[in-house]
Amino acid sequence: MLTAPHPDAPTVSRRGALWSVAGGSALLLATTAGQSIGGPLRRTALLAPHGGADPGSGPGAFQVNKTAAYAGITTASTRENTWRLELTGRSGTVRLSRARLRRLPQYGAALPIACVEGWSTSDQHWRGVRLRDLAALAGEEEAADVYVESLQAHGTFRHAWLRANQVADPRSLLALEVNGADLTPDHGYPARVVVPAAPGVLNTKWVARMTFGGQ
Ligand SMILES: Nc1nc2c(c(=O)[nH]1)N[C@H]1C(S)=C(S)[C@@H](COP(=O)(O)O)O[C@H]1N2
Ligand SMILES: [Mo]
Repeated sequence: MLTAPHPDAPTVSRRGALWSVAGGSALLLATTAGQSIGGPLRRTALLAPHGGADPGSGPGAFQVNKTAAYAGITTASTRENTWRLELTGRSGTVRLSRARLRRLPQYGAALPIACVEGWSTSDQHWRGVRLRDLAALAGEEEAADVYVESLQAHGTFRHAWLRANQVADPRSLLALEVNGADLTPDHGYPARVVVPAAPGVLNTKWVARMTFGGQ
């Protein structure tokens, strides 16, 4: 039976219902105020981006989802002389240093980070190597999917699949820099993926390995 037996006997009075709606908006106002004001109120910013960095000033100054420390990324594993990008494709596996990546053609792309947790940044200015150029280096002549893995050992965001059309997009980068400076550790140094029109979770940070066309 879909109709209430006593439709004229609501469990919440109209006055009570209005109060709870008002309470809801007051709470929402308080949380967004915390987000935009900062300072002591910042603790109440329940819905704000988290992970540490306040979007303040400087090149890396935009929200961080998970920090390098949280993800267990050590400076030893990201040093120029130890870190390598491992690329696997039709022609086997190649390992590229960051210096080598820098000598490949560099491209820029202005793209935001849009997190499904409910925040997004304005456009950030990324610079690095095109994913499609990396696919070609790995021997892929046709568009191919790619499986991207991070140095991060645990957690659901340590890996992601990108579709062939995302790899082929000229704005899709393995970024080495953002806003005119090297990536900061929290934003994915030594290298991270950025792709247009995709949720932030696909923008893998601290990339270690890319496998084209399958795992
Ligand atoms: N390795 C790794 N990459 C990651 C994540 C992560 O936790 N680990 N978080 C993802 C999510 S959910 C988002 S929204 C973006 C956030 O990027 P930012 O922290 O540079 O703003 O990174 C993505 N890349
Ligand atoms: Mo996210």
